[in-house]
Amino acid sequence: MSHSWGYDSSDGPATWAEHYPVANGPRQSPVNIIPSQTQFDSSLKPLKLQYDPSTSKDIMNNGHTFQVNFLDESDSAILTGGPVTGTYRLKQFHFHWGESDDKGSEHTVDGIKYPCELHLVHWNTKYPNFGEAVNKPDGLAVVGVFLKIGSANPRLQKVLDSFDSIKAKGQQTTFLNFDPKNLLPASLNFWTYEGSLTTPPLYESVTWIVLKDPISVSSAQMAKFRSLLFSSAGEQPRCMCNNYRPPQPIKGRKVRSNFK
Ligand code: B30
Ligand code: ZN
Repeated sequence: MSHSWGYDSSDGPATWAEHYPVANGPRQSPVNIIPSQTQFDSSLKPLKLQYDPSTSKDIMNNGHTFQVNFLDESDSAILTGGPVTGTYRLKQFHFHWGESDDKGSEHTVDGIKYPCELHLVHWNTKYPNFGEAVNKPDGLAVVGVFLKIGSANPRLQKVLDSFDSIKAKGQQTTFLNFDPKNLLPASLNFWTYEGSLTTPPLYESVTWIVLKDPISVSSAQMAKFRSLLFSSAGEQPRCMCNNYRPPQPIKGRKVRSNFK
């Protein structure tokens, strides 16, 4: 896969509207979440995430992040409940992060940036596959999880240990029996709103479910994320960091929560 977009000043978020006019659309992501302006909704169901670890497949550097891909031929890793109707299957998870610990998340809370944000990407099984779902208004549900600096997180170790094999763009290695549940905080309290992919093609197809509670990561573990490369093997090395889009206009959208 090749991308004409990136995170440099020449091809970064401020330029994406040139090729992807929906960048200025009505339901773009991420957003700044202002808790005092969100609305508790008692009709939201508990969020259910049921992941069979045997569905993890591989981990790859795609030149803008690294992602772990899942087998999605059956309902063995699924999201139900919360704000959505029906069943959404896990396709992949990936992260966004900064060059330093003071920035890197895409969503912000009262303007506060976390150093990293995890995205678990699920597609609505009312469509035949991910490719059909990705541009539909109810096609995707992405769970966002903030990472905050604290103690080293042993549950990230398997991911970090794979980085030697996926340093450069286009590299990929098997990644078997990984349970993404290990990357979730104890509480599944969430904010939810209607938004978009945060990278081109920026389709307005995502029901965002942003968990309130962060998971921990150490500063040394964050440094390992930044040792990955945007560049391919043999190219001038460019460190993979600042691969986040800043908050976009809320344009009258409601952010709801399942907690008070
Ligand atoms: S996010 O969670 O909003 N950051 C995609 C999925 C989730 C998000 C952003 C994008 C996505 O599926 N994009 C289209 C498919 N991509 C993804 C990929 O595998 O690597 C292909 C592409 O862009 O052309 Cu790069
Ligand atoms: Zn993402």
